[in-house]
Amino acid sequence: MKKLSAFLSATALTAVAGTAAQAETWDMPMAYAASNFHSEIGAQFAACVTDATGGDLEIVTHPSGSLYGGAEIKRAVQTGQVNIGERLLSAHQNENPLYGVDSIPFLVSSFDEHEKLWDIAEPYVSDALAEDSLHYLYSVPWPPQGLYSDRPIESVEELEGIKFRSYSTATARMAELTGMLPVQVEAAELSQALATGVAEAFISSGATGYDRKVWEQLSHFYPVDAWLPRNAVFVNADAWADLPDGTRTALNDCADKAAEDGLAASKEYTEFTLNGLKEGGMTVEPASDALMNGLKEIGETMTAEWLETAGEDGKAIVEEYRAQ
Ligand code: PCA
Repeated sequence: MKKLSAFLSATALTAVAGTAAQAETWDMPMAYAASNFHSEIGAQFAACVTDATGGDLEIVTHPSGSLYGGAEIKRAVQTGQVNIGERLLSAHQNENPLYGVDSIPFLVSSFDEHEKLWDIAEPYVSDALAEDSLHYLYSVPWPPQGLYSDRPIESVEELEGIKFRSYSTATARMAELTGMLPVQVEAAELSQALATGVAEAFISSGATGYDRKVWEQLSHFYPVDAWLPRNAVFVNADAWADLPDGTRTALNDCADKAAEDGLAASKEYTEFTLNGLKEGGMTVEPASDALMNGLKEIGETMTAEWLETAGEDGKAIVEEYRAQ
């Protein structure tokens, strides 16, 4: 009897040790609210991978910037502090202009136009990430970007001197060109920035205004549809190289599903959140011709600047898109 129980516990130990050697847990930092569709799709992706690998690779998402703030996520994955993460790539346009291909003002204004551009640009962005030791898995667009403010705005001249929350290179540049005063603030800190007067206006989707209940501080939203930026999910290149083939296939399959579901969720969330802003008491109305024309003029300057910095690859993407 003694012998048998000794044998059993030895077997049990081996089984536990065997599992411990195989199974891995990856923490996945995400910057946006848990209730936001990007975070929900990320959580579904994580569950999909855990399921498909029979628990060999468990992915645990950490939304709301709770593990790493948005600004730190890309570096954390590059340096292997975590193996996987989600980040708004256009916040890193200063590292590589290609990361801002989704934020060229008024080049695309709808989901359909944006998807055409992204089909062309995606392989370039994937290569850019590979140069940063990151393996690209999938990305999901935010809804079209509009202008939020704490007062009615009739023209770009009226923007001058306003304190503006930026989230990317393009938003900061747009603020500079309109004479606003940009301050970089992650969405997780947006409500506080508005409540304390650090920011009085910003450009974003109806989704982020809704998530952050900005009707508590702001009065107007103009859906100018300036661009549709994307959140991308990527893996540390060494961690990717170490994975067994089956696990990689599971990650790729779950990533394909997340990209498709994410696009559908983003489209669905657009109207829902614009209605939510109205219900919150905000004026949601088209921008005046004067404001629109002023913003488009600035957009042309920014398009020229982007093409200049993005070199041959940038030109190839925009030319192929315009030729369609
Ligand atoms: N929401 C994010 C980026 C784009 C968007 O729609 C934000 O405001 O941080």
